[in-house]
Amino acid sequence: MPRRGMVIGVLVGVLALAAAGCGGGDDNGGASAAATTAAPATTAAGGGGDNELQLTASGTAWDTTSFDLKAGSSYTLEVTNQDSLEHNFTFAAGDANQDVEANEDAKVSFTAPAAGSYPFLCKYHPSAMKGTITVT
Ligand SMILES: [Cu+2]
Repeated sequence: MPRRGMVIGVLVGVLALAAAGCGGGDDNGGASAAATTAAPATTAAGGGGDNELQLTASGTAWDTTSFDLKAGSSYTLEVTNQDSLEHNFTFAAGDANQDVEANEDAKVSFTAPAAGSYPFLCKYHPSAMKGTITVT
């Protein structure tokens, strides 16, 4: 198999070059260390897959009152309850209804419905803890 042999040869060559680069780069070692510090990517609404969302309850209020979702995409929302009383995340259009005990976290997964504007709320404090989910 001549092709496989060639591929391995190329890989060995690349490894050799990388090793040489590491050994000889003492002068700019600091620069290459700094280059490896990459900022983590924040995922908002994307295409397929499972998209992570965050929502925090504090002082009987949500820290976020609007979400933008993509119709048909799956989402996992992590609700953090920083209060000493129970809260709840209800998003009826997505069939989500999740209680969150005092000072605990809970995750709830749902699929974004058809495009439109939908309410979400805490069913225990519906007038104080509500927001809008916009699906496009
Ligand atoms: Cu609540």
